[in-house]
Amino acid sequence: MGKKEILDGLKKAVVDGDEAKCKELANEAIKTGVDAYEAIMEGCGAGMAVCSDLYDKGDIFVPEILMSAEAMYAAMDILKPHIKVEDAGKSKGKVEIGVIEGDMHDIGKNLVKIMLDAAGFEIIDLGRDVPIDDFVSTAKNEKVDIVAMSTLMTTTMPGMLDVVRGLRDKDIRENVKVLVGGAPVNEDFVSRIEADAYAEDASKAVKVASKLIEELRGR
Ligand code: B1M
Repeated sequence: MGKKEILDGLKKAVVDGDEAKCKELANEAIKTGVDAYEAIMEGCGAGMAVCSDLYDKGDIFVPEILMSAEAMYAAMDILKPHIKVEDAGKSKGKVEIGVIEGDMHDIGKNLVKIMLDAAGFEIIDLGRDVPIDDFVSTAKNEKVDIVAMSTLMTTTMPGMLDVVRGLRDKDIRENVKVLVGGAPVNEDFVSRIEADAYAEDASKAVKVASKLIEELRGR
C-alpha cells in the first residue's frame, strides 16, 4: 500500500469512526515507513477537521463525531511512539495545557498535547473545564515555561484573559509564555488579552511552542 493510500485511508477511517481500520492503517503506516508525524497530521488530524465541517453542515451528529475521536485516538496510540523528535521541533520545555473553565471540548487539546509530547516537551495535562486558579497555581508551583490554553467556545474565551491577569497578579507573567488556540481564537485576540502567541493547529502549536522557548531562554 502506498503513502497516499495510507494517509487518505486514515483520514477516511477517522471520518467513518472506524477504529479497526484506523488501527490497521496506523500499523501499515509504521510497517511501510510512512512518517508517523505526517500520518497523525495528514491522516488523523485531517479526518477530524472534516468531521468538524460535516457537523457544521448538519451532515453528522455528536455520536458520530465522538466515534471519530475514539478511532483517531486508537490510531494515535500506535503512531505516537514512532514520531521522530527532530521532525517536530528541537526546543524542549515544560508546558501546562488545558481547556479553559466552562468548556468540555478536549479533542483538539488532546491532539495538541500528543504532538507537543512527541516533540519532546514535558507536559502537564490539566484536562478540560480547568478553573482559572488551577492554570495560575500550576504555572507557579511547577515553574512551567508555557501556559497553553484551548477553547472551542466564544463564551469561555474571557477565561483566557483571567488566566493572563492571574499570572500577572502572582508576579509570574514575565517568567512564562502564554500560548492560546482553538477555533474562536486568533492573532487579534492574542493582542487583546496580552498573551504571547496563537497556533492554528497542532502542528503549528509545536513550531510556535519551540519558538516561545527560544525567546524565553534567549532573554
Ligand atoms: Co460542541 N460546540 N458543544 N461538543 N462541538 C462546538 C465547538 C460548536 C462550534 C458547534 C456549533 O454550534 N457549530 C459550538 C460552539 C459555538 C460557540 O461558542 N461559538 C458548540 C456548542 C455550543 C456546544 C454545547 C454548548 C452544546 C449544548 O450542549 N447545547 C456543549 C458545550 C459543553 C461545554 O463545553 N460546556 C457542547 C458539547 C459538545 C460535545 C461534548 C458533544 C462534543 C465534545 C467532546 C469532546 O471534546 N470530548 C462537542 C463537539 C465534538 C463539537 C464539534 C462538533 C467538534 C469539535 C472538535 O472536536 N473538532 C464543534 C463544531 C466544530 O468545531 N465545527 C462543537 C475536532 C478538533 C480536532 O478540532 O478542537 O478545533 P479543534 O482543534 C483544532 C484547532 O482548533 C487547534 O488544533 C486542533 C487541530 O489540530 N487547537 C489548538 C485547539 N486547541 C488548541 C490549543 C493550542 C493550539 C491549537 O494551543 C494551546
